[in-house]
Amino acid sequence: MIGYGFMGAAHSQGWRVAPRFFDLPAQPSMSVIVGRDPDGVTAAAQKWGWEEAATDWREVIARDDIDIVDIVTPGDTHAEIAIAALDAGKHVMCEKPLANSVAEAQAMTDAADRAAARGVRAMVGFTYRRVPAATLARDLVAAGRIGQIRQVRASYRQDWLSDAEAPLTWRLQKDRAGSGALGDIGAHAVDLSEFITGLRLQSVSGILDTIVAERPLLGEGIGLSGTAAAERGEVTVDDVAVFSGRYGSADGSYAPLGTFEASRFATGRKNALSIEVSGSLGAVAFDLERMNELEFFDATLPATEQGFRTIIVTEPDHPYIRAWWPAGHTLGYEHGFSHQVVDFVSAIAEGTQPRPSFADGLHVQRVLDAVERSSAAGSSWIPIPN
Ligand code: SOE
Repeated sequence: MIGYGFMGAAHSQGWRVAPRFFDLPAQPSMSVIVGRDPDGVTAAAQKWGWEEAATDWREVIARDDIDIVDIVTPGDTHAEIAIAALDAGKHVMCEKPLANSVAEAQAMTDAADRAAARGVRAMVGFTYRRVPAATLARDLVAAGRIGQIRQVRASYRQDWLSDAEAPLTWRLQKDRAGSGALGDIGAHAVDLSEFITGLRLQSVSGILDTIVAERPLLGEGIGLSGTAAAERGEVTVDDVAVFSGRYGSADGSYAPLGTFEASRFATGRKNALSIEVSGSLGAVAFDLERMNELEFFDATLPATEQGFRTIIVTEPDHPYIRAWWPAGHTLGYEHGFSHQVVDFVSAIAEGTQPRPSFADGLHVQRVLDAVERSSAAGSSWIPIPN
């Protein structure tokens, strides 16, 4: 695994726990964790259970005893590492968004295609697909339980930047993160809405906004009153992204509209990823802050019996649940990372293409790019290339 920040912790939990709760067709070992700071990465190795700590990722991906590379670094390093690892014959899992630009995402997808011809697999880490309630929503829609999709509402709202004095971390710098709320959390809303609906966005119209233009630099101390004001730096990414999207069905017969919001200034909302799909026969509504539940509306019932009902998605026959606990014993945010390991390792062992693929990640990157271009062009509609 390359990187050891928040996603390093979450992925480590997935690699450690998945083989102990699921019968995997192959057994992954937590061989090496890589980071630039020797002390930091050594501490991470000891804390999360990695056999070795290293500081040179190139040296590690050249080793014959390494089969899988898991990339959990900021977006500006995804392309270089993933392409080198794939060309070295390593299976690659890469955090979202796939890259910081369409060009990088395209180069990564080309490398993944070359590697797939040799049985080497690549996957991008949109883990919310692997929350049981989200997969149940996808299954209900695919089974026609809500009829034809009429409209989609997708939003991802957090508030960890509401404090104007929160420091200028890498997620607020375009050269490191590629974009702000749009790519960090808007990417999840795009991917999860397409996963649940089975539709792909064809065009978007949007607007980006930066609410706080500069912030204290990390490591300079926060400029408290009476002390030297901390050095401050410019925020070079969006804080809020609002956009509309036109989906297209595979057969071209209908093209529902979706509305999207991604904000890290939604005061009081901590990790509120919600997707609601309205259909001709019903609706489904998923909310990550209530991740063990799915709201389902069945419009085929007599009007006197209709209403959104809450499905507690913890039955053995619900996705992934059988490996965990009895009904009602709920799962948490971290379980999606175990499910991600299960699906990735299974695909590698079975010789199938794990989803979401790098091509799926490239599509999301094209949506993000189109929203940025739309915002720069007076919110005009921008087509998404296939
Ligand atoms: C920060 O917004 C963040 O950590 C995202 O980067 C993750 O992808 C999301 O799962 C939780 O919030």
